[in-house]
Amino acid sequence: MFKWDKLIINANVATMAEGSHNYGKIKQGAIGILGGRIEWLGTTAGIVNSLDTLAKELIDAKGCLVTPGLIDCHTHLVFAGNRSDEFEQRLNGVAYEEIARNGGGILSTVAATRKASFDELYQQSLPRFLALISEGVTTVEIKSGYGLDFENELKMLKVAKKLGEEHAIDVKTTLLAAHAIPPEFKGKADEYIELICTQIIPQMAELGIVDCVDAFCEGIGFSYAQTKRVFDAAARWGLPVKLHADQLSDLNGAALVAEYSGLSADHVEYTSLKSVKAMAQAGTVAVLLPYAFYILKETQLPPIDAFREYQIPIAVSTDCNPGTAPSSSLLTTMNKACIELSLTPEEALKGVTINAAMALGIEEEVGSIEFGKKAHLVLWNCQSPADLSYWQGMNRVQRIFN
Ligand code: DI6
Ligand code: FE
Repeated sequence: MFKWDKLIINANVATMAEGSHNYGKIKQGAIGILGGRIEWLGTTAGIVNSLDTLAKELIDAKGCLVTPGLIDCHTHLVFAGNRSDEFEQRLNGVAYEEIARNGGGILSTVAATRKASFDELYQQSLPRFLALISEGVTTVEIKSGYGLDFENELKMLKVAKKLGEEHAIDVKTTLLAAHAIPPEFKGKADEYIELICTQIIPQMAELGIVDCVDAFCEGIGFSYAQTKRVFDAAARWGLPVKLHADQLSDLNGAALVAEYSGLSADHVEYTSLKSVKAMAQAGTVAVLLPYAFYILKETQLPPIDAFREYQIPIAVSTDCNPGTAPSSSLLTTMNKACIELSLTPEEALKGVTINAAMALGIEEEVGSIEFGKKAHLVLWNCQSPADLSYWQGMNRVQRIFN
């Protein structure tokens, strides 16, 4: 009888264990996997038995890097349609307002998503999902938010679930019905919030199809008071919350989500020191979205030094969406986190592993290489973890374990 299903030896392991330093590195490391769990972790020299009798499969990493499977904790990757025409118009000098007046912007994605059948939506979302997982992503959060009514939000969430099931990838679903005001509620935002609170959240909760509730708290989205109503409804149904907070202006969104012990405050460019302190108190993760920062040519940096000072876990995610983050590459996002937002490569890797797990409330299961956790691992064609943030346009995945 073998002790393990798989044994990886001679690996440069970046465990990314919570609270560890220098990537929680183990040189010449070994990882024993049984039943999809990490059942042994140490150095290759620490294994005394004859190696080839220990596991059904022996994998010699030959000094290459092994990290936890990457986690993309904030995506809008399920949507229909394409907005490259808007990208082109903007770069030809057409104002955003004019594009929106002509039916562009977020509501054009809503129209396309509503029109698409379940299968069309699945087929259109699939390449984005496959691109993400080809880079070693083993857990993906996917939001609704382009349906904006019960039926179409549910269609999006079912597509998200199916993507995960068909590819053996952990998908966490987030209800973002409070993303924009649907056309039929134009000028009646409070009535739409009422629908979300009294019907959409309760029905989704009863179906058990959402893990979390999110909202877009912004001048062009929903107010502090409206967001609070959504969070109260989520709380009534026992659902955790997270928030698109303080992206374009400071509406005290990060403090609000902290007040509800929220999992994460995302974007956070305009977050105040007072809100940072509230996040620290509540254990709310700061999710940085460097792609949106870059595409919008934002100049206001998130209060990263304050996050560091108050030891707030910093996560990093693609924000994969057709408007402000046309990207399904978590590796290029890590590079952008380093260059645009001045994270260190170690912070960037923490941001897509253990801290991203915390942003989803699943840090007991995934996000680091530790005894008992799921054996979601990536073996890379490089030695140093810094290589992942450093070189662009090179997918160094050698093998994914999930
Ligand atoms: N923040 C954004 O920047 C977007 N959504 C959000 O919550 C934009 C999404 C889109 O333009 O489709
Ligand atoms: Fe987003």
